Amino acid sequence: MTTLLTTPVPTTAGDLTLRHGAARVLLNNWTGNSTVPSHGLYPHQWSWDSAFIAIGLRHLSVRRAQRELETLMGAQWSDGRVPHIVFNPAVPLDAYFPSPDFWRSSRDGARAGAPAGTETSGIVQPPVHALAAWLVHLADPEESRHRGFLSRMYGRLAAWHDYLTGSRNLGGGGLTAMVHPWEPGMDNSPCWDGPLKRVEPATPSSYRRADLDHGQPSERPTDLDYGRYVRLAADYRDRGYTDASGQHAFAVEDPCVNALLIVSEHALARIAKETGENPKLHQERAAHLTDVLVQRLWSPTDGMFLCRDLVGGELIAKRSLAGLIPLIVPGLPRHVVDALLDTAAGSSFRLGEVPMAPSYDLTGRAFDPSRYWRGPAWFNTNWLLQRGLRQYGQHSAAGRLRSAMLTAAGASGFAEYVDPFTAQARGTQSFSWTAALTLDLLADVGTAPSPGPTPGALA
Ligand code: 9WN
Repeated sequence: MTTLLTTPVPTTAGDLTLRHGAARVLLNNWTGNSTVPSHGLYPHQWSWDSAFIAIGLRHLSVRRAQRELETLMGAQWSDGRVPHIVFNPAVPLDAYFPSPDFWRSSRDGARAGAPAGTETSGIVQPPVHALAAWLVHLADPEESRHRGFLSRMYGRLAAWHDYLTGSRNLGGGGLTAMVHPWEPGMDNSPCWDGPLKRVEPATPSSYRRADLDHGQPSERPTDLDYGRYVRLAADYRDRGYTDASGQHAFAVEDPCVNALLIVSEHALARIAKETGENPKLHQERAAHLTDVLVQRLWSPTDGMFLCRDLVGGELIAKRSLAGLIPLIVPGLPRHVVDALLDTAAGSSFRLGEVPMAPSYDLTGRAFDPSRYWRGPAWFNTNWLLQRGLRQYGQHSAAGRLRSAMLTAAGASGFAEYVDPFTAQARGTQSFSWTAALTLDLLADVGTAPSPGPTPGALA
């Protein structure tokens, strides 16, 4: 692999060991055209994982980082959706559930625009891709221009955002909606407990969970939740993966997903400018979405953003870390930023007191320090949080979080997630985005304010 040291290199022996360890994880998890999140538990390509992975891979090989994103976008449907899983045909069907023969994308998704030659899932994940493409470009602009990387990505990324803001504008206000708990990426968040109660679980004998072959049951979703995930996915498939509003038993607007969409629209504006396209549409859309995010999801009493249940219509009164991630969005009203920073430091998230921010309210009844998205700390959301902190001038808090993440990543064997109090490993290990974001943090000393008018998340 070509090693391109385009960013500051780590200097201490500890940092070098960490860098080698992280690089080894990414080398081992590379399958030729993309990277698996982990060989056992997640043996295919995942959408938002690949975006985070590309952000780290750019520090090892810009070409490989480009390829990661190109492989994913190559499986895009003609309606613009980017599937949450691209299946590797060489992996046995029983290695992961739901497998390609469950989603049947090339057959049941054909009318919605699924590709004929690649099997994928039919749902999506958060749009981190334009941000990732822009950051990969910045790692070596000359190489990127030489290969026409952004020119090849622009149309696909624009179609992806059109899908999210068009067919998925289910609430009518302009924000994108997620129609399955796997879509926002925080699958088992307590925020989904209420909306999921309406869903009749699939019969347990109709499927076999493969995740429990690799993970501890106490760190994974319950069978009841799994049954509901399966029911929702099967119903969506049986409707041909169509998105007309009113059809979905589960539909939510999530602040993390929409914040990522806004940051990715800002990135798309830069990509448009770089490739000779018109950036105006993307700048206007980013500004509009920022206003709508505040109008529809801001809760002044909670001092944070909440998720909105589009079936019931109300804000979901549960505080997950998703509600602080909008700190990555540039240009938020000052009172919103101040309240977000207070909430981050308060009893629910204890920023600066616990090593890494928990995925869910430490004081919430549903909090569980070990179970998947119900409390453990994840590296991707903490990476976003530290960029958000930096964007709004909180350099010492961001620097402390960065150091804690680096320590936890190395000590946990690049765990999928960690206990938020002790930083002990949970989930699987040698997890790709943990390794990738470690490389990114090592390359970025993270203390300097972002230069000029570039929003912090885009530099
Ligand atoms: C379902 C791959 C994915 C992540 C998600 C995480 C988990 C899958 C699962 O793993 O979800 O998509 O089988 O549990 O919740 O965020 O993208 O790493």
